[in-house]
Amino acid sequence: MKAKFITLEGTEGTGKSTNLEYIKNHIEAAGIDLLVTREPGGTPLAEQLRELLLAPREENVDATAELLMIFAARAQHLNALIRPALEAGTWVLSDRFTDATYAYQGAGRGLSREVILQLENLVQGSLRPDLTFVLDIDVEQGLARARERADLDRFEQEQISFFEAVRQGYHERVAAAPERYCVIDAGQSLDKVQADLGKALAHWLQGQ
Ligand code: Z5A
Repeated sequence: MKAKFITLEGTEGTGKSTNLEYIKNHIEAAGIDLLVTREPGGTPLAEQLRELLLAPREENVDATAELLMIFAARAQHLNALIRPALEAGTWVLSDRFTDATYAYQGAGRGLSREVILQLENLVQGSLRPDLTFVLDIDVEQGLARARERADLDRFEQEQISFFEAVRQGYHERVAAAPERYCVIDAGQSLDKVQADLGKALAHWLQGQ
């Protein structure tokens, strides 16, 4: 069986970090060799770009500069880590990928989806995730969870309208290609979120 590429997405406070480990354990329990990684990041250079992207700063960050840094990190991540793993037969689970760019830079920052598509094609060729989990939560509920954490990064300091647009951006992605996505109601208790994730994963794995 060809190695699969799975991604996990969501707005703030959806519990991505909390649930990544759960998904990893579930896949590994099926005897599958798995690499877990994240975006932006995943390699030393891409992690440095992540630090630059997330650091709060006084200078206003130009949206196109932000977009290009994200795709620069992605090119490195894909070619140094993700592609070699998939080619060696190792499955890859990434905490965020290009759907985040359509949601945050496209819907959130208002950049052209056409330009994002061009960069996606340039950097990824035909590579797309096989399965994407979208953890979906009411924006206010998610922000209340996220703000319990100590320091807010540059994205987390945005206004609520930004996160509403980002959430809408994810919904648009799902509506355009529902067969690739699995939307989970992340506003439920953690037990229920993980029960839904487990059921959806088991069903999907059976079909592979
Ligand atoms: N970004 C971008 O703009 N464009 C791109 O293309 C990419 C990324 C790839 C960093 O991402 C930023 O990069 C991101 C978008 C931008 N914006 N921000 N911020 P990140 O994924 O590293 O950062 P994050 O969004 O903050 O993810 P996170 O650390 O995984 O946070 P989280 O989803 O909020 O998850 P969490 O820390 O597991 O949960 C938050 C809290 O809620 C925590 O206290 C949990 O214990 C609690 N929690 C979780 N689930 C539950 C349930 N079910 N009930 C109650 N409490 C819960």
